[in-house]
Amino acid sequence: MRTRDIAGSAGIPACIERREARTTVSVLIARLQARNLALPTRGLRFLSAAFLCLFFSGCRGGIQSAIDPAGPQAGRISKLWWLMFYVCSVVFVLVIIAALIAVVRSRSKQSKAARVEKITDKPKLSLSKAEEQRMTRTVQGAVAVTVVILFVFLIASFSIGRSLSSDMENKGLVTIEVTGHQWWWEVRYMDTNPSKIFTTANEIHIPVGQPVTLKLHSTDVIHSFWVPNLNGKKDLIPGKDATIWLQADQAGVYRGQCAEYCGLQHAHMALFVFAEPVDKFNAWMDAQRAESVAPSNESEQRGQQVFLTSPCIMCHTIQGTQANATTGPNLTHVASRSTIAAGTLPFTRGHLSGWIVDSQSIKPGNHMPPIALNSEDVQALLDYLQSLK
Ligand code: HEC
Ligand SMILES: [Cu+2]
Repeated sequence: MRTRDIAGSAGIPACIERREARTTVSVLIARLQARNLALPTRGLRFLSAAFLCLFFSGCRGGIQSAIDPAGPQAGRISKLWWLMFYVCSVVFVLVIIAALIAVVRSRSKQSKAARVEKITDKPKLSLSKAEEQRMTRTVQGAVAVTVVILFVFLIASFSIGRSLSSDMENKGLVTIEVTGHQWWWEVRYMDTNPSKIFTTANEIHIPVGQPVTLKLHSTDVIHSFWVPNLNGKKDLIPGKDATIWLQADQAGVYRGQCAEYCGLQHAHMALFVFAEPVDKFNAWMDAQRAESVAPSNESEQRGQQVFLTSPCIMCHTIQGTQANATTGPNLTHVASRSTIAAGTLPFTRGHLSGWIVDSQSIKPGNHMPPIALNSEDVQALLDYLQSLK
């Protein structure tokens, strides 16, 4: 089993940084161009080359890419993608060649016609019968080839679409309920024994090499669950249950993204799938099922008190305390996650404190209000939240 180098928590901040770097360069180019519209052509050429390199570096595959499959379903989807890509590339090249031939030919014909016109004084507009027949045959042939290609695409995409779910139906050993909220993912691991059910958010752990069943719901608007390295998209429609199966054959971290515009913070509605060897996965499940750890020092104790006596308790659950509201993500083991706010920020003390003091400046419109706390209370709260492994 090959483990990807993106595995582990280091992959996630690196991925966020790479994205930022790319945006910074495009902003820089835009600024340069705005300041000096008449950039020397060499400079412009260099900049566009640099820009294209950055642009295509985004296509290299990686942590969130449909053409870097890590499981059987994504593998089939990427095969379909490559089939369409190669066929369309060939068609594109042929069309361009045909267009060039047409241009060259019509030029030479025009100059010939002009010469004829000069002599006879009559414009030559009509085609000869043989020419007309040849053109008709060419068009007929092109239409026939197009129809055949479209049929091949139709059949290929239909049969792959069907095989994505039919192959794995009822085979998932683990069932996970994923509920889309504006703008985060509630993740609930189901079990026939109710005491083993637990809830987490935005990060889904799965065992490597096994199909996993995901039951999808939404409580507000339509969202779409999409982890490109593992499977295609599936919509979460309020009042309608949907099911999708995931299987990762390579251990690693895969980024997913809500793929249906769902409001202001749609772009900040990411998730991560951690595909782990079975024993590691089972250990993770056991840790998540446990109640939250009790405060181990004075500061954590104070932090817990702050949490339980401030508005936090109205929206969040911390199992093992009185906090059991479900408006926001379950925080019982929040410190075991690598990111907060649906992949928006890495889980670090600094980001956590920024989030608690004013999450609206980070993710405007999200459903957590700014909460006024004095700085000692914030520090104690941070100590407590960071202890919730
Ligand atoms: C009115 C409800 C509400 C209150 C009050 C509230 N939160 Fe939240 N909280 C949310 C929601 C909703 C989110 C998810 C936001 C998002 O990602 O879009 C969230 C997210 C978080 C997260 C990130 C969790 C994760 O895994 O992504 C933390 C940590 C958090 N809240 C801590 C607190 C603390 C500490 C308090 C009290 C000082 C508090 N919240 C008060 C609703 C609330
Ligand atoms: Cu969404």
